[in-house]
Amino acid sequence: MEPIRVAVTGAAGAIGYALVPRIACGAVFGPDRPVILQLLELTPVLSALEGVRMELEDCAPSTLAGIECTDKAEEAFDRAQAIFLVGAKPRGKGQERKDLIRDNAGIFKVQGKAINDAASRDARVIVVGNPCNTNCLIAMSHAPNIPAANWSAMVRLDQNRAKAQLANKTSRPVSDVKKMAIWGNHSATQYPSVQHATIGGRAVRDVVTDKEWLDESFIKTVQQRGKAIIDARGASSATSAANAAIDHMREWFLGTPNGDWSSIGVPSDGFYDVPEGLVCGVPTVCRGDGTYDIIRDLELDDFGRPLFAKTVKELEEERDAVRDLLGS
Ligand code: NAX
Repeated sequence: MEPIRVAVTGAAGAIGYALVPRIACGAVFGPDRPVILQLLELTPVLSALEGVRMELEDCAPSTLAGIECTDKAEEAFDRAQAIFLVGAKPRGKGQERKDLIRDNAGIFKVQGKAINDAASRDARVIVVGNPCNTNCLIAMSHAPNIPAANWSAMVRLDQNRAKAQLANKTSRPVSDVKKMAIWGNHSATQYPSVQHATIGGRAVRDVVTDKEWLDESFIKTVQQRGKAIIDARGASSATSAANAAIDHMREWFLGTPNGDWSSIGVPSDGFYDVPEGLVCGVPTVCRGDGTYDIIRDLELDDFGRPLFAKTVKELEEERDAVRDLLGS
């Protein structure tokens, strides 16, 4: 089988270090699809990246068909068919979210242009680096050669966190929890909705009768989980973030399991009255051929509507903060 070219930025960072060995070992594209890894890092981090390269070789995975390490975006994205944009500047101490957005906007503008010039026209891109929805919006605005439907932001970690909370609460296996939707931004305003979710085939609200838990602590726990991990570990989620990026890309390429949904941040075409272009978390079903169908016929209830409106408003504010940096 023809190898697939996979680019990963920030590959020597915490998420990258957890992510690239699993891609190399077949976790995304399956045990029969060889991969060529094209890894991008900042120049001062190239030596650490060389260490990652040596470790990847030492895993000796049968699916690894090549590794290229570089500090040049065009080389990393050259003919890439799957692209993980992980590298970003972390939020500095006391730094405002809007300043971080502008700092990172520069990175995603440059990388969007490089993807446009160098990547395969059918490349699928996931943006992990925060603020991932708006970074995705910036990058895609500079890449007119790559169709909008090929761009995405990662809300999968939120979906996995929500499923795990529901499984723990009901002492059921996580595989029993289906159709967990993450609406909006990957931030503390996101709306993790159980309205259409099921546990063992039954509506969540029929299985979990503790309304206060569902409406208050469940939502807060999912929204604040990233902060709770930083408080406990002294560092942000890395293994679970890498795992979520793998789940996101695997389902995009190979399909959503039957009866379930994949929550993905995708560019709005006007769905659910979200302003066109905003990259917004919605439930989808991935067909297994690199395309997905947005679940379009849901009606959010009175509880969910204002929560969705709030997170969409935040996405609009983030877009407005970088409007001058957007391409055509
Ligand atoms: P690290 O700081 O450990 O690693 C980031 C790496 O990116 C560094 O090695 C750095 O040298 C590299 N880098 C920075 N600018 C670059 C550029 N222009 N080109 C190439 N490489 C570049 O952070 P890590 O913990 O790996 O997190 C990476 C990003 O993921 C952060 O923005 C973080 O906020 C975000 N996250 C997103 C999540 C999500 O669910 N969407 C969850 C986890 C994580 O918080």
